[in-house]
Amino acid sequence: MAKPRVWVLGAAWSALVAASAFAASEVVVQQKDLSFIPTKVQIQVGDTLVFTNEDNYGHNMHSTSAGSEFDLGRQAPGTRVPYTFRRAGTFEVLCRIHPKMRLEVVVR
Ligand SMILES: [Cu+2]
Repeated sequence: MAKPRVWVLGAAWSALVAASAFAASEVVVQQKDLSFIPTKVQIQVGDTLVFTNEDNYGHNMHSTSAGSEFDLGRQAPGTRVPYTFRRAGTFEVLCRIHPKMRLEVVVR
C-alpha cells in the first residue's frame, strides 16, 4: 500500500517541476559599486527583475522608456525590489541618484 502512494507523489512532483519550467521567472540584477550587474539582461514578457541593493547607500531605479515607464523610488541598502516587465521591447533603466548607472533590459 505504501509503495504506490510514494510513486504517485513522485509523479505529481515531476509534473510540477516540468510545469514550472514554462512559468515566468525571476532574474536578479545587483546594484553594486555604482553599477548594475549585469548591465544587460534578456528576459521574457512576464518575467520579474529583482533589484538588490548591495551598496551602502540608496539607489532609485526608474525608466522613461515607452511602454515600461516606472519609478521604484529610493531603494535602501540591503533590500530587494521586484519589477515585472509586461511588454516586449528594449528598455533602459537608470538610477536617479547616480546617472552613470545604466541597465538595458531586452524583453521578448
Ligand atoms: Cu544609484
